[in-house]
Amino acid sequence: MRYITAGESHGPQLTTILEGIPAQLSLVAEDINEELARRQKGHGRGRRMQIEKDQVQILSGVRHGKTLGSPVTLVVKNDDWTHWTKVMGIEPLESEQDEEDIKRKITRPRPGHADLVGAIKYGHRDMRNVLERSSARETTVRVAAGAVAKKLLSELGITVAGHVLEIGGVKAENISYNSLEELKERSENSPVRCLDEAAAQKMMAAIDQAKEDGDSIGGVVEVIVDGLPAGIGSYTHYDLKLDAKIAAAIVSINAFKGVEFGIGFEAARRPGSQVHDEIIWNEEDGYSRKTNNLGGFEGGMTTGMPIVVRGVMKPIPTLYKPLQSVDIDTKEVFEASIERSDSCAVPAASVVAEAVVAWEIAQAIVDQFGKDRIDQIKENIASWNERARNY
Ligand code: EPS
Repeated sequence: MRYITAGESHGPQLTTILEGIPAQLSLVAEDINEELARRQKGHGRGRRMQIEKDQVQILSGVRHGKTLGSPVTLVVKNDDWTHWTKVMGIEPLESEQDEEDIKRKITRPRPGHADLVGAIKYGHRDMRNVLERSSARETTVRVAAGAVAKKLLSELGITVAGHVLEIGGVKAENISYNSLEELKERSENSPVRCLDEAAAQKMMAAIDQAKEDGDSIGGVVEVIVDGLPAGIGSYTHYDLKLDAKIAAAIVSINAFKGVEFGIGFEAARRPGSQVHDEIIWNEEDGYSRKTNNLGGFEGGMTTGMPIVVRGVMKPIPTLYKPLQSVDIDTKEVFEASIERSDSCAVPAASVVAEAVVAWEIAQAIVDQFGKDRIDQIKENIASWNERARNY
């Protein structure tokens, strides 16, 4: 399975083409729209999310509610495009005066964004040409792709859930839950996707303060995946390790700077005897671990324990209170250009994190258990689990 995305933040639409989705998977637009709506929510989102009501159009690869095995094309229109048809026009501009009037040229790069380096690299004198693609708007169609992956995983009894652990230095303390279904429901009902209601209140206050200050704040999100067979991925080669692929997927999300599994960086501080998860066996469940400090991975392969992965999001670099920058035309010191922004997009980013993790796992499963049909994958996993239980 592979996918590409295309589209600019204020262009007509965002597009993704998914190749390798097995045939016979039930799929309707609503499966994807639910996830798109989740990404749009969250305390701290900016005005753009009031303009958009992201809805998918499925344009290929699905017939009468089932995948065909052929590429699936998904499109999400940008409602904001109607305000940008001239600025983002495809046709060449006719005169220099048009350039002045129409382009809304950006020459003052925002520190922390892709503006300056992207402009140098691709030879753009107008940094809008960078900003339009580096914007987190692109994560809309990554969530659409992830929704299809989630649908595939749910057919196999695999659940993906996410929540927010920290925003602007406020940490969730009380995050115990009895099932992933409960976690999903509680995070869905929280405006910051946090299980600890007292912490959620403080997080919202921190977001409001950041907004008032023209500033932005980041945080930490966690994704958990349960119901996996042991042995997905491989220790035999560096680029077959599934945890490495998931780490790359997390850090590929706009503004993400770090990733950890299980107890993560805490493992650096503990002796081995307090890190590694002791192995147990019983007739009903087969092999298991007493704890899950390693977050569901040994040797780049799933252990059968839940995958627990966390990602760190820096504050969005688009600030209403801009930082010092340099105009690339005059080389004079200026404040960076002000663009519309979100004071905090961590709750939305936790939905994106679920999506990219779901994709990597679905891809690894399809690679390992059969690419053609969903029923074939189900049968192969059932016999794999049976063999593993008594191994
Ligand atoms: C976003 C869309 C963007 C921003 C935000 C995320 O829309 P606009 O630029 O029209 O306001 O709201 O992205 C950033 C602030 C950024 O720096 O990338 C979205 O759809 O999530």
